[in-house]
Amino acid sequence: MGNILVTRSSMPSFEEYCEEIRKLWDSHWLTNMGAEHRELQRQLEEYFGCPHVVLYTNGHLALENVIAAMDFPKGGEVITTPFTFASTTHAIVRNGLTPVFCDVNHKDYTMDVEKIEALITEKTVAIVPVHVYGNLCDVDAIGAIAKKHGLKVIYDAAHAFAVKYRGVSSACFGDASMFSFHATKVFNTIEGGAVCFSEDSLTETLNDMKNFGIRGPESVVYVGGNAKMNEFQAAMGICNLRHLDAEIAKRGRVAARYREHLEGVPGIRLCRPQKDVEPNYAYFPAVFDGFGATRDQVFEALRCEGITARKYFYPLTNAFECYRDLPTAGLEKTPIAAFLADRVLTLPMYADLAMEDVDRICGIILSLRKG
Ligand code: T4K
Repeated sequence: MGNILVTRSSMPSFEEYCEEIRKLWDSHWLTNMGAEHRELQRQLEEYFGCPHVVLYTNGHLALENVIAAMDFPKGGEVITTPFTFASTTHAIVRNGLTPVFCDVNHKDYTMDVEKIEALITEKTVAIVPVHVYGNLCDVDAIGAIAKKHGLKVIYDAAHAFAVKYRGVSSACFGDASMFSFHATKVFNTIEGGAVCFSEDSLTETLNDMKNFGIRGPESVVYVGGNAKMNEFQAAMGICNLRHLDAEIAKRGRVAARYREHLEGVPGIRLCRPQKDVEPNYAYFPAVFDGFGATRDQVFEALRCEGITARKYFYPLTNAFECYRDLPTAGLEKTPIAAFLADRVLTLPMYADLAMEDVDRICGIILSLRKG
């Protein structure tokens, strides 16, 4: 049996991608907001039902730029969670802002909305919550808190492509949402990302930021950088978008098979489907607590059989060497996140994962049961 990794990129057929990029050989136009870029942007605005989508070469620069675009005063505090990929915290700090770590909840591992207000000070400028694993944050409560205190909300929606709440896309909440279209995501453009928002004036600022502030051949108005999505990336996105619904349906079947084996097993905790939320099955996290084996033992047992699960997200970002000495860091401030980081394992999840492989993975896990 071949090795199984935590995920595997969704790809169109070779022929379909070749057909899409054939135009590039005619035009010789490879980047700088060409026809493929414009077409993907249009399709995504329609798909999300969101007025504005600005495409990026990756999700991280999208997040870094949208935070910069808000023009917060240096030293401002941003409430966020440490149960995430390095990118979320780095994007805040690289903007000269201070991350203030809010704990997550036990239910879906997103920001615990009961703990936000106690962290607000006169320096707080924004909240950057994470729809971790594709689980949607409590957008209603976060929106109400932000409104009451005059704070901006920028969602790290890297995991939440195609997720909807009461029929509304995850792209439509807060002041802006950032998506990652990395190869490992439900929807990929090889590398890539986007910022989605409704405020008209943000479009120009983000475009300036991602393209050197160039407005025309003789006009540079802003000290921008370079974070443009190229035509090959956009072409991959156009192809992948055609197959997205089928890919998500397949992921749903994989998730259901995992649940058949693991739901209700003492010592294994799975996320419950969220009320009113249309999921994307981006990840399949399982928390091992009081099971026959620890998370690390389960990880090793799978690894010995050629199966690479991942400890997303261990270590927490507030335990990183580069952050642990910050006055706002400290695992004692986020005990639930610390508990999860030591016990969670994200099991292999991708559209073409065979049911027999899910059975085998679960068989290995269940063989480690107590007694
Ligand atoms: N915010 C959040 C919450 C995020 O999770 C991320 C990214 C971001 C922001 C930033 O977005 P980007 O700037 O990345 O667009 C991976 C991804 O590189 C990263 O995008 C992702 N989060 C993170 C959760 O996972 P690694 O270091 O675990 O990737 P790697 O190379 O170990 O790949 C994991 C598995 O994916 C491999 O075992 C096999 C599979 N894979 C990987 C690649 C590179 C493929 O099937 N195809 C591929 O091309 O970070």
